[in-house]
Amino acid sequence: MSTEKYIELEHQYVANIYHPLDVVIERAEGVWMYDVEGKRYLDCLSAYSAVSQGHCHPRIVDALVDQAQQITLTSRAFRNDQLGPFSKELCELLGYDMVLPLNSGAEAVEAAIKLARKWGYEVKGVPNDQAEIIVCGGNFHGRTTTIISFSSEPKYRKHFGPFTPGFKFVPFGDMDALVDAVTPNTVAFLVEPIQGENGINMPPDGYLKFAETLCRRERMLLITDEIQVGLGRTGKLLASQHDNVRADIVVLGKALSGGFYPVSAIVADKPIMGLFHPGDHGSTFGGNPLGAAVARAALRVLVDEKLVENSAVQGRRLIERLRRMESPYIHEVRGRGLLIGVEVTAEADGARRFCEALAERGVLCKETHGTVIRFAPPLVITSEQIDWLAEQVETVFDQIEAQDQIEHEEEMASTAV
Ligand code: IF1
Repeated sequence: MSTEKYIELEHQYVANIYHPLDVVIERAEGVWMYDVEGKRYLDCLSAYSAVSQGHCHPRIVDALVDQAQQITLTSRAFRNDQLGPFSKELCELLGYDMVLPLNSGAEAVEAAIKLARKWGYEVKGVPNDQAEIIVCGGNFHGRTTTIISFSSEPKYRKHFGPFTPGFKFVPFGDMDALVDAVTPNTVAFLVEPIQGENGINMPPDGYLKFAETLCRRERMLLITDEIQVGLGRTGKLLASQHDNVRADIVVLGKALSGGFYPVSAIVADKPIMGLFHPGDHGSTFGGNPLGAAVARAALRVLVDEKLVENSAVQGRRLIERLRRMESPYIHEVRGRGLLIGVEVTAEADGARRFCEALAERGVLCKETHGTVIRFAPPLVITSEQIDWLAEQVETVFDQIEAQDQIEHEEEMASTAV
């Protein structure tokens, strides 16, 4: 079938919840994706940082296929031979005592909220149903009704009420506001070390360390959402490590399975995770042997292929190349490791057309919040591929500037007549 035919099928049969680029991908390998017309693209989204190990990594494919021929799902009513080893390996990698395995990122965020509330009532002594969790404006933690209850984005909330109470907003990066928001009923502060969806927003230096210190002083839990920025994406194993911060609860997803299978988790030490008892939480697929086997392989690839280090090296290479561009259409180039955002100026008329022009040149990336082009390629990317990518970005900005200049001059000429 042609690209157009696939698009027609999606228009007819698929709920219209995205505005995707009109490319129909049929296969991928490493950093490269191939559409149904045979065109090759460099993947600069990695499925929103889920495919950090590169598409169809052979070691993870083998783990998936091998396990799929053994057993895929037991439910937690019975035990399996993958969950314990996966949990041990994840805890040893991150330096925590225990794991609660789930499936989607939002599920893991919801579990972190339940755990923090339970800790508030049973350890801190907050009166029942009075627990408060502080969140940041501009946050993105998923799409469930409780999570959008504390979204500051109107379009994520419109017509989805009534909303879950117990959340307080502070501006991201504002230390004074964070102090002022704390009450005796505050049980946690939930924060993304770098805000991904809101435009690759970096906090001020020392913000996360300040938050950690405040949480210790005020007896509240620090919950970091590392679903997008964790597992090497920013050039550290966890993004909070840039600030030498150790959260009480870390939320993981996406690259935890290398993009092969939905696997998410929260990790914490035993005094906190030990508050969960049989019946407190659950999930049909959470902790299933197929996901656990895939996640074990994904983590081994991350470590064995030194992808965290490569993310730091190639991220520096790319951000330096992008910052050398002298385009009037670039407002700011920001990010860490291989999570980079190019914010375009108001006169650039939005980021989408740059993404569309990049797709023409074989680079797939996605705009966020209308004005930021996100560059988040798989962490396996090489220096040569980074250099090629930077050349395409430079060419696209040059071409769009030149085209706009011609149109501007033609417009001036026509109005002058
Ligand atoms: C969409 C965004 C990215 C996340 C963080 C939790 C979740 C996500 C920091 C929930 C998920 C995805 C969801 C997807 C697009 C994408 C996204 F633009 F929506 F915000 F990456 F920036 N915490 N992010 O980034 O994890 O339940 O999806 O597994 O909803 O459009 P999930």
